[in-house]
Amino acid sequence: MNLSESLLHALREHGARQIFGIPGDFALPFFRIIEQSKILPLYTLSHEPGVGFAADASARVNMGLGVAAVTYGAGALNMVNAVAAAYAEKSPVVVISGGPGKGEARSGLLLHHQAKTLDSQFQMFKEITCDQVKLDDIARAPADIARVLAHCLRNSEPVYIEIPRDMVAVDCASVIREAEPPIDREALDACVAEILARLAQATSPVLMAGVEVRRFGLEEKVALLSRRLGLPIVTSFMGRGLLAGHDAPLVGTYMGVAGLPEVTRLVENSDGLFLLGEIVCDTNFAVSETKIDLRKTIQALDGRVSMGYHTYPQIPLSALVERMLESVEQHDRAFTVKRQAFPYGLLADDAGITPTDIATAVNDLMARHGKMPIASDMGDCLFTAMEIEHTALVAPGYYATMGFGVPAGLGVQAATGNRPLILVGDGAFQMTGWELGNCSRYGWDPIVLLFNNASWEMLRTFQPESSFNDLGHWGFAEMAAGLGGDGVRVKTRAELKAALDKAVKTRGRFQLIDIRLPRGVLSNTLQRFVAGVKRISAVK
Ligand code: TPW
Ligand code: MG
Repeated sequence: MNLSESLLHALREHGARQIFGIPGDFALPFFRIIEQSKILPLYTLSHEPGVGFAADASARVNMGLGVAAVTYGAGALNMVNAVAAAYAEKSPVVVISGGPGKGEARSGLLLHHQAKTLDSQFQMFKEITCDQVKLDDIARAPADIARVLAHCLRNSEPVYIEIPRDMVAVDCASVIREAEPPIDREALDACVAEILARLAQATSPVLMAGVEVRRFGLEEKVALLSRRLGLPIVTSFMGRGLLAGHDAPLVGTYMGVAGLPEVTRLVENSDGLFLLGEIVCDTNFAVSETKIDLRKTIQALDGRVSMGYHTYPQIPLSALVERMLESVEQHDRAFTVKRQAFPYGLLADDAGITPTDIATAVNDLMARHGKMPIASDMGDCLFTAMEIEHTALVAPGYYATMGFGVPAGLGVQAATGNRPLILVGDGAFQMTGWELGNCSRYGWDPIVLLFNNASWEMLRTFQPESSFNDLGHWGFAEMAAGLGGDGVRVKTRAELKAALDKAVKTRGRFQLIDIRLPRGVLSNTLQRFVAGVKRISAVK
């Protein structure tokens, strides 16, 4: 076995199911082995940001490793933003970059694709990954790969692996998976006892489930735990989509001033808020008018549990949830929660379309044809997604990068085989929409709902005086045919419904619905968000 095969087998054994990538001369020998060995399928895309987003989405939906393989310099550095997004949102992406051969590094010449030093790229990726290795020592390589992949999964954060191009075919031992570090049972017992006591004392405890619950594959157990404890569950904005397919007392999504008042009251009036795997970021919490006092909450994140001014280090989330389940009564408590109501029943008339109409149309569609996973970009489309029935969702709710939606949708279809819905604004589509051209080669057929307001509308809401937010009218519907899909432009609700019905029936080609929205027309959720944020900042 050579180094590349050893790495590819290790990736598969750690849960990777495919590789997204774009080769270059520093990566060609590795890509040849990817293709010839057939250990993992390879999907090439058109631009490295798309590679990074697709790998990230595949990791999120499959709860396993996502793999992004690129060439040195021009390739890898093109992916910095996507990997930073994965780092911020805790998605276990393995970045594999080709690199200069050991001999070349000694030539004294500057090499093409080199930024400052030959090591610059490694240094840059240090900042946005939790572990890194350059595989330049064949004896150490198996142990190094095992360590890096173990960290990727344990932290649920990206890692960086560089393969010097003259190392790819060197004979190498196979990678032996690292054993999980032991758990301090006494600390775990004490921590669980304290959490349960605090929840029992609280008059209105609430569980807020965050992305780590999904990253560590704990949705089923968390659903069970909340039923047994009688705890209503909310998700954060970032955690939206969690527990969608599970029997959980899910009330809705907490968005502070931007959310539904009953969900906001439930969370902000709780005297026992249990944040389980929740990223404590502004998009999740700064929207609170009453200012949740995070010191008074119970927080389990990043392998630690904090409450009452102290921290239990080294408590992995899965161990915590499993131990809690052992400690609570083994039957479900009878209690009911009031679930968020979603809009259904679109009037298929000649009226213009609003973002909330799109949510309504999607709800109607999923009621008739079954739920679909959604990949959403940043923009009003993501706020609109909050008005769609709970279903699997991948979206950059915290890091908020544009350009995620289309490639993430491709990653979802590659990883699950299920046809996704892609929600994307026109501004974001201008960034990465082109990647749809890769669908026909792989048989992907996402349905793309393009929220086309000819505008950077989210920016306009905060700064209406700036005319740079006006975008031109691009012929997105016409472009679809050239990219190997079908495109249609819709301006009325009747046209929207007809286009969605047709898209769902047409398999095998991507379906792009270019939905014309008037500038200034926002989803109900984004309207509440804007009004709330303005209200909060006026007070400050
Ligand atoms: C990679 C900043 C946040 S929202 C936005 C910009 C430019 C406008 C989005 O326009 P779009 O959607 O897609 O048409 P909508 O609903 O607002 O009309 N560059 C990157 N990411 C971000 N977040 C920005 C800039 C931004
Ligand atoms: Mg727009």
